[in-house]
Amino acid sequence: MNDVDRQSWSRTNRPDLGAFWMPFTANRRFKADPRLFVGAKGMYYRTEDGREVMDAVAGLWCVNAGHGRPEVAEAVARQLETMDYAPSFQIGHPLAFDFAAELAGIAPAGLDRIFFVNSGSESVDTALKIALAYHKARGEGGRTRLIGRERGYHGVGFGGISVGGLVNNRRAFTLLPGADHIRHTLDLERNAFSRGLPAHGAELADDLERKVALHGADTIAAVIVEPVAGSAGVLPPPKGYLERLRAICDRHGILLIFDEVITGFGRTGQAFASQLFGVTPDIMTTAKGLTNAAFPMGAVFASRAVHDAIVDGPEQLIELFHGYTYSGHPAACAAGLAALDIYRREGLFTRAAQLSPVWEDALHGLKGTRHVIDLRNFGLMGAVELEPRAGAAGQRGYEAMLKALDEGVFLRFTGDTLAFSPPLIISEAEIGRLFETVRKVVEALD
Ligand code: PXG
Repeated sequence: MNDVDRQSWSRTNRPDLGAFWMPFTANRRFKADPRLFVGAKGMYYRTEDGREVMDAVAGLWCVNAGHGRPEVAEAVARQLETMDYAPSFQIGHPLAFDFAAELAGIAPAGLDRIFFVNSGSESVDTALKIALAYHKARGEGGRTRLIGRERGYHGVGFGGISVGGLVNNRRAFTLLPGADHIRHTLDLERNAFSRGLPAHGAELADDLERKVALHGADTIAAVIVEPVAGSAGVLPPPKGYLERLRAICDRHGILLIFDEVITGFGRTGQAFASQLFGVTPDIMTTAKGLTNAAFPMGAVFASRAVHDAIVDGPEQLIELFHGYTYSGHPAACAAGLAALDIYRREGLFTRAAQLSPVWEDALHGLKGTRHVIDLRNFGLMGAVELEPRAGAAGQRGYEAMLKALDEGVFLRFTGDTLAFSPPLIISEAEIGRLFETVRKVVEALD
């Protein structure tokens, strides 16, 4: 099939859909009634039947500067022509060093040592391995336990699902021994319909103290949390919670890892959520917005202390036996540098903070709408939680997604929670239109 054929790929002219085993999808249900996007520009996708659909989730929380940015496409094309690939094992190429230096310049205080990977899942597994290597290098090899949080999503590697807290992602698989979880922070009884950070629940961070009491601090390597949990349905941290977690980690020599795969690159109103909250982790994972999603890439940011403890010893020896064929891929670095340029030039890192009051008012305007039992927002993230239909949990969420698509809006659902995280270029008028459509869609649900 050539490019022209592919563009005219239509309902009447499609190949067998069976070969593509789709990720995180009910394959048979989807293939019985497939929905396809064939083009994307700015805030909108184009469907195969030629309709425009507003992208209310920035792809999968990743196309932060909007779709089809020519600067990124051109940078990737130029790099592929100049040098399509070069390894980063024992030899280098300029763009990986340039990109890392640029990222160090926007990183949270001190997190200026950057390890390149290819996805959020690899970012998480790399961060967990760095945490273990750090303790080992310092003579505390007994610290092997990794602590996550219920409802956390940290990708699908074995490390990520072990610290992750979503049961469906875990139950079919073998997990790392010793992983444990602190409690999640969702509390509808005390915090439903909070605007921004919920008032109650800072004390939930003390759950980490209980893990210390149970296991012994000298067995715990790291705790990993999303500063604002995304996939579980946008759970902003209770006021004071992250500060408390940081203090407990400091008290016990436990590394704090922030998973900023979603919150990074402007989603919350600063380049990184940790900057907005004023809480700096020891390690930070990123991916998604790193390249505006035009090329798969992730980056782990480590503090000098973490890096220097590992990058030590005889100079001729490899310090960390870890890395990927495509770590620092030249075209990914080119995409990342171009994306960073756009973010800076267009002020996109802080745009979520400017738009946040409009976003918050529009979202919370849905209070009182049929089925709605909670509304949550932070930066340019939002969630509408629907009451599950009796005996059919998740069904309302799925139907809302389908109806919204018919009404020209692409949103995410997880169970009965609808999630929103549009490209940071969204206009105020589009925010208004988005939530009017959501109201209409939700009111029409049984
Ligand atoms: N950490 C976090 C916090 C994530 O949200 C990952 C790690 C893994 O990234 P990769 O690139 O390996 O997928 C993620 C991914 C959704 C959704 O709709 C969220 C993600 C991926 C797909 C769908 O909630 N987040």
